[in-house]
Amino acid sequence: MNAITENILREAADAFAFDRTTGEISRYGEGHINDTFVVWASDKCKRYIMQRINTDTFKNPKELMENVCHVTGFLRKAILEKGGDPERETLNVIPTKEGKPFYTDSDGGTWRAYIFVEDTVCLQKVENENDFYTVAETFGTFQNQLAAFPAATLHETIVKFHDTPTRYQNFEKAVAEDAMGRAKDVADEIAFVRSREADCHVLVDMLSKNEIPLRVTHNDTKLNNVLIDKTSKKGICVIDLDTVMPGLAAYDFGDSIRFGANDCAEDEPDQNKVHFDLHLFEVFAKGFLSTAGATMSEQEKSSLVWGAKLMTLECGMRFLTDYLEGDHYFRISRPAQNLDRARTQFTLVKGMEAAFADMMRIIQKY
Ligand code: ADP
Ligand code: GN1
Ligand code: MG
Repeated sequence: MNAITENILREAADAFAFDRTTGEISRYGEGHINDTFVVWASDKCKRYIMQRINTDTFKNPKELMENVCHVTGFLRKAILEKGGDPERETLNVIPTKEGKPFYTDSDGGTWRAYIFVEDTVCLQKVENENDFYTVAETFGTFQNQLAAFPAATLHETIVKFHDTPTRYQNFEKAVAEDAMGRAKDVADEIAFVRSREADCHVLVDMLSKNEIPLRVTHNDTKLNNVLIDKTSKKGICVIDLDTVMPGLAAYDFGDSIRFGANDCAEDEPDQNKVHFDLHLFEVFAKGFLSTAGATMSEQEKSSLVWGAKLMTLECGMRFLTDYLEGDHYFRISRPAQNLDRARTQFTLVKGMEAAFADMMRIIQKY
């Protein structure tokens, strides 16, 4: 993706049908994939989110935006039926002046804009367990809301996104190619992944044997993809809908545990500071099952524990693959950041393996 110049930013902001003349534009948020900006109205009374979609990652932005419009339109109806506020409780796409859901700039970049959901907090780390419980309830509710969504109409925005065996194959390819000559320095990490190859198949095997159902899931359930109301502390809006696709409850549950059930940053360089937190696991499990649990069989509940371990292993493999390939996928702000991210995931996997029986016991309680 090309660098974003001031001129391109202005061109993009001018393309959208914002209801105010626009003023200052600045970078925003801590996502790893898209380029996110805040566009202020010139009178500073209002702001909007404007994003350049990462088209290296999302190869078909037209289909991606069809998904986003379809999903948000569906959620909007459900929110209205419950007497909620659809401008706060789901994303709202602001069209271009020509009425399109995205804009292609003169440099080939693809942009979209959303209403900025105000008076919310977006957490980068679990600060207290109540918030984590809230996030769990919110993702569980999101799964319920999409239970009746016509899954067949969704485009697969990233093919085999959480297909862990395919992620494993990509990892082996990166090791074999060793494009940056880095493989020799990460022999322990490579061995760690290789010794868990068989585990990568557990969830896809459960699905192919029809032991667990395919649902419409979010697939990127990091803490910072939920906005929490500043005052009521309720989970208000699930954002980052780019990967809403058919998937497993275990993917959504697992990715939240990966990111939130610990006391460290995702890229913590000191592995002594990384600990899987079984108590936070229980907090999240209780919250998630309080909203999503009613339709789950015992087997699907057990799959959530595998989801925690496999989403963490998979994400670690993806970070390590990207490190081996030269950091072209996840945005980095320092060298070896993807290696630190990978190591953190692997430390968490070890913690989860040690606590696996306890996690299973906890899941059965709710
Ligand atoms: P990425 O795919 O790169 O993670 P996101 O869509 O998650 O991009 O956006 C990045 C960040 O921008 C979010 O973590 C959140 O802080 C903020 N954000 C995104 N959309 C909104 C919105 N509609 N209102 C307020 N903040 C938002
Ligand atoms: C990316 O876009 P963001 O930052 O919410 C990635 C997720 C990873 C996550 C790791 C489309 O999420 O799959 O789990 O980084 N999103 C995509 O932090 O690849
Ligand atoms: Mg995000």
